[in-house]
Amino acid sequence: MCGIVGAIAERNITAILLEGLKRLEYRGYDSAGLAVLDASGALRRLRRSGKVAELESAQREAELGGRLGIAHTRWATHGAPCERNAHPHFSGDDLAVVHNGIIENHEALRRQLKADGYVFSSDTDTEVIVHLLHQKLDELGDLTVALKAAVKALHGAYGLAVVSARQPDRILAARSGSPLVVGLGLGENFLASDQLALRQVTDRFMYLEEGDIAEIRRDSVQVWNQAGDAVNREVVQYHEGAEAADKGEFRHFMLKEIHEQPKVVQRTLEGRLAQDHVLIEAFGPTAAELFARVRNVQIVACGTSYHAGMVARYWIEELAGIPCQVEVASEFRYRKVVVQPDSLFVTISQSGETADTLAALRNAKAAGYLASLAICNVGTSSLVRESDLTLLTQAGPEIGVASTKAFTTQLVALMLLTLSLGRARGALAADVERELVDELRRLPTRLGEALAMDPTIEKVAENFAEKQHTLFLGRGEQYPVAMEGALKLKEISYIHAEAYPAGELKHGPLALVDSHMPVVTVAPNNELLEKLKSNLQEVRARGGELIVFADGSAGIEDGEGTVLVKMPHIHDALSPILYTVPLQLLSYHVAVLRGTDVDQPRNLAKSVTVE
Ligand code: HGA
Repeated sequence: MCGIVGAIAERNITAILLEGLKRLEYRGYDSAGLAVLDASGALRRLRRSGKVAELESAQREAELGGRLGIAHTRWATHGAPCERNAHPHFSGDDLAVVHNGIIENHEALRRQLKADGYVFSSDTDTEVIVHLLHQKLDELGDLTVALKAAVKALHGAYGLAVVSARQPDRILAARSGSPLVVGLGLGENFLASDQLALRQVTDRFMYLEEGDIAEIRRDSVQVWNQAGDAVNREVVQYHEGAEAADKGEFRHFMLKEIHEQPKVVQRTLEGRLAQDHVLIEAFGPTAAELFARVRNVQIVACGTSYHAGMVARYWIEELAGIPCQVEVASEFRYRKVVVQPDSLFVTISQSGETADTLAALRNAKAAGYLASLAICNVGTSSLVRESDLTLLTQAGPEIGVASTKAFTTQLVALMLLTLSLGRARGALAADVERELVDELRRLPTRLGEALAMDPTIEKVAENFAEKQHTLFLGRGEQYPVAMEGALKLKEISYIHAEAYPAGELKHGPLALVDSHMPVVTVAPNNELLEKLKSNLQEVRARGGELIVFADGSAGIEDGEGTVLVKMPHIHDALSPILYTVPLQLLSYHVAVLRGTDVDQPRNLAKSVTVE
């Protein structure tokens, strides 16, 4: 979603701001802008709707430069995506604010500020912040003191960066519900909503916590906590390879990330497996004792992560013998939930900043769950910091908006959870655990075999180039895999795709089936295969075109109206992870054939930090 970058230095910082914004482009946005204090001491602003590249050429044309500035990529929540609503927002000509998040009481504040004589030039909720701050600055005289006072009136979520020509020695930051990180340089300092934006200039970071206000000067950083006390926040040195923002040999980040799956699955397993069992301590020092008490599991997540949770429900009930419920976070958070005794609350999120999931976690804290566990790809995220236990996926930064490697690593993490719960509860036989641990070790190789099918799948994709609708079918734990396959296809190719449990076909969706409706099916050779084959006959009898991903031993024949894609053999329990890969590749190739923006599909954003 939106991104913030700020810099204060002895050198011209516009290139740093623009590069930072580019590194955040993958999150999705609709407009971009920056404000820089120029050599004459005036605060100058440039905004463009559309891409950062347009802002960059405007900046070159305007020859705008300076040593202090803030910049933003916006994903509209209040007011249309257009230049007038793009950030930074100004009050007068000497105060600028960029904002990630939502101010819920913006209407009341706007009325009050208008009555006080402020004139609004945008439809955003953000603009109330800058006028409110201006009012406080006039009243109190100091920018830092004014910001501390202003945020007290704000309800909602914000990550803020502020600069003023009146006090050009600082950038101010405030965090409540939206992440911010200070980047530390030598005689220069930076601010961003994600450290990825600043990796070009530093590898030392200070993460702001909920309620923090920071005053960032060229040679010092001062932080105050929610209570107003001066605090020291830990400085972290970032070590991970700078592999994220480069597509390498691949045409799109999504394709690169699909191909990274053997490696990142391997990484996610590292340090977590003993010879024949999963190391429960990987979930945290208290995990063994807590897991032994778990009698129910409640999983909450959104989008692709929700599908990972759906797969885990089959696993947890079958292998750990524990009842498991899965719900989308935006529903769960507003529902009166009956909490069963000794329930483990599990959240799944790539970014760990997903607003609905985070809110669900916060509600759950008061609801009497035994403990909370986050399965997340970002170790420094709010979700991780606010959960009792964590298992980090090691997918590395995911740039493509459509999630791929984050999903498969989530599934691996959830399998580790299943096995840990099963053992802690005494429900999992040692030989079953050993077998699955061995299979997990072989999984990266199997994933490599699935990736080698790419040329075949590229050909299969041609069947979809002209189609408007598709069905995805699966049974058992392959049903959520079908759901994820359908989601991927709609996200990046804009083809309408729906997933059904194969047994449901005859209860309605069969009416849609004709020769214009390809039906994609994931069919490993398990105990549901014979039932699935009957469902496929139902489709063929109506002239439907079948694309079947099946184990070579499944006995499904390639032929008239049926395209068979033979999959490598895999243990049943791990088949959801393997069968996801060809569906990702299928969506990718269909999208390429249709010429869509694969990495940044329309209307979507990465890391959905608003409700
Ligand atoms: N509410 C502000 C910022 C939006 C945002 O944080 N998006 O992720 C606006 O609409 O401009």
